[in-house]
Amino acid sequence: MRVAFLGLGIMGQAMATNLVKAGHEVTVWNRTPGTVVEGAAVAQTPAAAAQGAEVVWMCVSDTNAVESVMFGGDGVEAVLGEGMIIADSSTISPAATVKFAERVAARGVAWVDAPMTGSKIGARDGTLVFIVGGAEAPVERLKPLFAAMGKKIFRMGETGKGQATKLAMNLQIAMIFEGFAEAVTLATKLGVDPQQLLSLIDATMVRSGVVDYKGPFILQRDFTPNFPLRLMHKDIKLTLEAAKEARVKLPGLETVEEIYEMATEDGHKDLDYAATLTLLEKWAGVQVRGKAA
Ligand code: NA7
Repeated sequence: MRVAFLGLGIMGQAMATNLVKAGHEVTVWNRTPGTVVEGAAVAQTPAAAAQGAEVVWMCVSDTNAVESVMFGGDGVEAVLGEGMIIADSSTISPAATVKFAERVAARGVAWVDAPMTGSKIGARDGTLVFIVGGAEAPVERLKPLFAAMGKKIFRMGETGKGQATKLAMNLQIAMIFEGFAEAVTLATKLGVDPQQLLSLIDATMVRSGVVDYKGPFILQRDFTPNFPLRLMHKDIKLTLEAAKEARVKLPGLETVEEIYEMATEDGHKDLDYAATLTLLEKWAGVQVRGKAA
């Protein structure tokens, strides 16, 4: 398929690379030039990349970025054509997604929200799980592209439902990690070996994918970003906004949001979100580390 891929950050570059590897004809664009996707053509503007494409796939930071790539100067809107599909893998506001979709629908264009989970490693290995909202026909047409970048897709309903579900998923990741971070900080302060705590967690019902993934990084004190703290913070704020609009109270997440705010003030926004642990450590006057670190 002829695909324009817009946004070559941690996730986008790896995703576009997998599309090229699967034999698709890919043209890429990134706001800051210089990121290379081997085998892809490079365009100077979003509109130039999208010209003549069957599918425009976006993976940019936030709602404002999607709005600007789509509807700003040199945006995709100028070259929308009947039958084109916009697929958006950025995590953005579900309400804004519905508005953007209505705006392109007037031009005969379908919008599929396709945020994903699986982090940097999933993007690199083509094992992402896509959480999708959109009409059945365009989602079906996108299947070869989903297959090139991921291992599973879950269609959660019409446009916007992918984003809504993604927020509900990241809410859990943030809270599960916070629970683990508080437990490992307390245990360490009380003299328990964190490595042994992790082995115990692994053998019990406390085990979770989040802890399986993040535990070893923490024992190594490796906070290089797989999922940057600033993006998780963005998702938490989006979730609280969506909850407020829907008159849903999320007291646990409100507290966790404050921790992300303070970790940002401490200068950790570009580290992995696991670096929120360092705040708990600072308050406790302790550091969690495995023997090897
Ligand atoms: P990164 O690595 O921070 O990449 C963000 C990308 O978004 C990067 O290509 C940015 O371009 C681009 N960006 C940011 N703001 C804009 C604006 N205003 N206009 C155009 N492009 C922009 O994030 P990830 O790849 O980890 O994640 C991307 C999304 O997936 C995000 O929503 C996550 O929550 C999930 P730059 O290179 O800075 O010029």
